[in-house]
Amino acid sequence: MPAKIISGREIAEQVHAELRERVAALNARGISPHLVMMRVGEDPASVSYMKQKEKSAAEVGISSETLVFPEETKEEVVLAKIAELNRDPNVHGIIVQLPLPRHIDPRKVVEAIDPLKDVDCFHPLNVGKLLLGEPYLLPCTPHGVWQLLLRSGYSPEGKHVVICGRSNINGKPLFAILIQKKAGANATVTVCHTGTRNLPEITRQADILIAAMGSPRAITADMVREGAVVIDVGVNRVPDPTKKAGFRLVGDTDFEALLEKVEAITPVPGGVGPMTVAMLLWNTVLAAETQAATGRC
Ligand code: L34
Repeated sequence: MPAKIISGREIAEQVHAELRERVAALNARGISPHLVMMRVGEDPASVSYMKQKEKSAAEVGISSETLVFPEETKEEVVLAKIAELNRDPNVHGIIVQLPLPRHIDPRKVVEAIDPLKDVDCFHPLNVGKLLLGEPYLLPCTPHGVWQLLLRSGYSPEGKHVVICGRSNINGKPLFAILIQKKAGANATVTVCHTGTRNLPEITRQADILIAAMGSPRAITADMVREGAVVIDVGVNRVPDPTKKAGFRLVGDTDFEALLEKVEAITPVPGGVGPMTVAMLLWNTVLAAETQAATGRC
């Protein structure tokens, strides 16, 4: 039987509907959640992702603004803008879209953001809180993966989850989320990376396999167990002359081949991508609620 396709678009819509209610409750208290997004330069993928974020924010009633700086903007200018936004009580969430031009240090930028307003959850303080098992916000893509699993009926509880990829924004925080001692988490997690030997032997042991290494179609059918659940975090642009844009998006799995073998799988596009956006809005609402309640994270 062909696999069930887990629709990130549909699940993101569910999340949006829940967030609309929380935004309405904030509005009733005179608070309107506001997200500021910054980009330096015109990386085409970043432009596209940020449009998606603006559109979805408007759908749930979050006001957002995107500040675009020219490619050659100096690091100090970006840091000064962040400092100004940190002080502005009407701004609840701040993100700086990555990648940044080479002359800007992403670590300095991330560390300049007030942890209370760090809706990407990239600041070391927020990453540390997550690892200690007392998170404030959760990082958007890993949180999106978790919500996809929970809301499609594949709780990671007690399962063997194999993550391929150890990046600071995907693999590592996903590991921290799924090993939490709490309902809906409690998974046994193996993290594979470029130093892993016998990768297929390990991926075949996964009840839930998460592909987050950024290599187009790298997970092939021989690497998955029959009946596994597969979440594809990859968004790779590959050249395709038949498309108007000249490229198409593919994930980190050989999707069509896996369909014949697995229990369920997420598509690209329409899988994890829309969930990343939904979780950014989730964090913006939570940040606004937290700032209204205590002013502390
Ligand atoms: N600071 N930088 C910061 N925060 C982030 O959370 C991101 N990321 C990643 C890149 N840099 C970042 C994103 O926003 C990746 N990412 C992202 C966001 C949205 C989508 C994909 C990646 C998305 O909406 N994907 C759609 C297709 C979009 C398209 O056609 O270009 C999908 O259906 O997968």
